[in-house]
Amino acid sequence: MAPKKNDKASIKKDIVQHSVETLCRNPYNLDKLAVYQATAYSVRDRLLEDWNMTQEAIHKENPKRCYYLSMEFLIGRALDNALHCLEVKDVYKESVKDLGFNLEDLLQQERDAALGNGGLGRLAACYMDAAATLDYPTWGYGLRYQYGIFKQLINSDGYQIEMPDYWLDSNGNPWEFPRNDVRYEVQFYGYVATKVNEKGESRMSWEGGDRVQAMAYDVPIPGFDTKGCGNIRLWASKSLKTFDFASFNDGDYDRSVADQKNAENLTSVLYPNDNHLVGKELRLKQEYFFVSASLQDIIHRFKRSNCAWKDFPDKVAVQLNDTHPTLAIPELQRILVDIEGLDWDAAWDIVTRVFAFTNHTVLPEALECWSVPMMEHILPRHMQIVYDINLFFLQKVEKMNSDRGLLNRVSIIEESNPQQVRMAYLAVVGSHTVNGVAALHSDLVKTELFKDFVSYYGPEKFINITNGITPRRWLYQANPDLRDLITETLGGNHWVTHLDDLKGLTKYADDADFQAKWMNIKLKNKVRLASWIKANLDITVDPRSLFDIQVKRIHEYKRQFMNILGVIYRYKNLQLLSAEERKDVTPRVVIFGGKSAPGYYVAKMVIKLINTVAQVVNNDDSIDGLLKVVYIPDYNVSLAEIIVPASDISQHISTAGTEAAGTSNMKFVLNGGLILGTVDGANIEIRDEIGEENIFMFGTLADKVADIRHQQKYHGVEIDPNLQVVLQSIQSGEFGGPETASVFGPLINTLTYGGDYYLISADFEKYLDAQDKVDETYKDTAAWAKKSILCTAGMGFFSSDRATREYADKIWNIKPVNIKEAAV
Ligand code: HBZ
Repeated sequence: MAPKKNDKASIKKDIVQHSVETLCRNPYNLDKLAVYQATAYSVRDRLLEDWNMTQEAIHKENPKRCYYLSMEFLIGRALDNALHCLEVKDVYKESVKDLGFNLEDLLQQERDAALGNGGLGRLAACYMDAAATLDYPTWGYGLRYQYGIFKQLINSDGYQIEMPDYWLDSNGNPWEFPRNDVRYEVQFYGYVATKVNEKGESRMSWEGGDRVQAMAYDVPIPGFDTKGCGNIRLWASKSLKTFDFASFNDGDYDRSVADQKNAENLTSVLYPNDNHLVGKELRLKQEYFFVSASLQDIIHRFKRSNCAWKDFPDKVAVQLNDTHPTLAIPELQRILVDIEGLDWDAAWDIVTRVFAFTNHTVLPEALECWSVPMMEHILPRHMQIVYDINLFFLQKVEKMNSDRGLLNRVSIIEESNPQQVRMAYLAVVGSHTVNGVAALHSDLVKTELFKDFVSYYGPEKFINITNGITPRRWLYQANPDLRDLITETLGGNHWVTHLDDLKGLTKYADDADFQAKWMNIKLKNKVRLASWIKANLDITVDPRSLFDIQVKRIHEYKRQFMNILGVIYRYKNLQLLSAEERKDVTPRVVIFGGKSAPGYYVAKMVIKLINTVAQVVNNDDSIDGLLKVVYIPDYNVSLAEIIVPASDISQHISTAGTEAAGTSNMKFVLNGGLILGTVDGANIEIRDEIGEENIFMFGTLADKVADIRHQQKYHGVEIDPNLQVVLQSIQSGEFGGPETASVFGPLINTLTYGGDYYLISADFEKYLDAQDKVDETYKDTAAWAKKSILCTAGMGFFSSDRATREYADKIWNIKPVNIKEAAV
């Protein structure tokens, strides 16, 4: 086939052709949605050329490949990203204009691919972007949920309401290639029998049970400034039995399709819990379905290369994105021993040279554990294998140190009732390398979470790779004016793939002209967000105010509660000021966004409190518009692309030691937003890179948190006096009246009787002081502009290109593929 041409006439022809032939539409009667889709299909055709060339090049070279196993990929929209990567955005703009449409309007028609909860899923998407850009032979594997993360509505009482996200609606998804020919069977339940194989050896065999089919859908991931195009292979569950004719003939129509429905339910919905385990049978089945299909596919590809099993670790690296895919460890051991006939030790040697594990949390409530009876029921052979892995591991530990306490502590099986499989321990034992996602976090992983494993394995197995974000989506695409200014200033767009180049902006930090341009762009981005807020929420905000933003999942440890308590404090102070005093006040717009897990009561009450406070503050004319509070519903990747470039300050205020890294902190700073943050996660490394004078940091240090908790537990919580005033104002019904006040009782109790586990009271004074500093600094526009420029200039380290290279060099041992050369 002749390659697609990128001139206007060819593009228009392709769009019209897709309207007629793919969408079956009359070309003289097209709406925005249809044109978006036809445009998307035409771009997809162009991507496909690169995709084929890349896969061909990898196939020919047959290098070691890496597979990134993640239950979540929070990709967002694809069209704008693809247009940028293919460098065809301008010509497409012209082409659709000729057809009577505005490209920016068309881009809005696309639904987000929201197959993730938050940071973990978005990180996976940023790494796929980087791997494609750097030409690494890396594929992502995931699940094709029919329902992504729920849509969040805020009702008129200020509560979160969840609605299903049926993103694969009747319009179809132009960004996937269904692979009808790539299907595998996945088994559940059944029993274990002993069988004699061809060599006369006796082997365990998993028999009986149910089977469902996994079918592949490929999602192309364009690289930037390369012909390379990556891939995420997503699995959808299908029934093996399409139709039960016997039931149909008996008139039992429901039953005749029941199997099909049950099988398809498996990948129907993404679990909406982040950093909290759910322990549901369906989730365990999703996890196994995912790893079984992915490993079958990986092994199928490996076998085509005619290598021996002992070479498997030289051809395949598998990264486990958190513990969710950890069943891949016993599954590969099962395949090697039961099916391929390797002996246990040879198989285990292969397994432990293939897998590596990324930990994303130290929060105890987030660590995955599966009940042994449930696992025995669903995966009987895997349960035996896990027991054996544990036995052999504990025998080795015992040889070194026979301390019973130690053996109990490191056992993969927790001796509770019922017993539990500790998935993080299984992941550690079955992997050659374990990494945390920021320096402090990786330290806590070594000194707290897995400290007994460190003393057994030695420290080398545990490394840090600080998270990174893709500058393509998070600056180049989301902030076009800043992109153009940077490109013009640095003399080209080399920085987009070499983010360290941003250092070159440092010399303009004091330049008044440059500062003016810089701050003008910020203002323009704030105007864009203000218009969105007006159009969608009917709240008027002044873009000249300081925009103070906290957008992320709602969680107690992230302390949105502290933020809104601080807002109440600010509001009450404003009420006390004279007209003269108010002249000196920095006007603020405090913006929140984020979803709560549907069953997380306290988080939902925080949302309710924010909205209740917003109602009162935004309608109080007596404060002269000096404070506005906005809750942006349904925070997602596409909204982040509008919100992130518009911040003056963003808040990353987790209790020290709780936020593994954070990645939105990086996005804000990359766009010249300053941070108000705690000494936690990647905030620390951001400070080190941009300079401590360019970040507002406060709060208890991680190594002091345990002491304070201990104090509070035995002596009660001493509520900060300012906080006391704030709590009283809530309790007195100042926000929403006396009835609403009682609704907030349980929330307030988390501080008082609940022991204030997240140290809101202990940190409150320091938080308010830091906020005062923010207000003061903002008054000096030149000083602020300088900080803002230095923020962006210092962010080179946080590119996902750097992070992905570190994974490739330190863990996967893979090299980029020469796509152009290999393809000729
Ligand atoms: O992973 C986040 C961390 O909280 C954040 O600090 C870090 O920057 C980011 C990337 O490393 N963790 C999550 O987002 N976790 C989840 O979304 C999650 C989802 C399902 C689960 C557990 C956690 O079962």
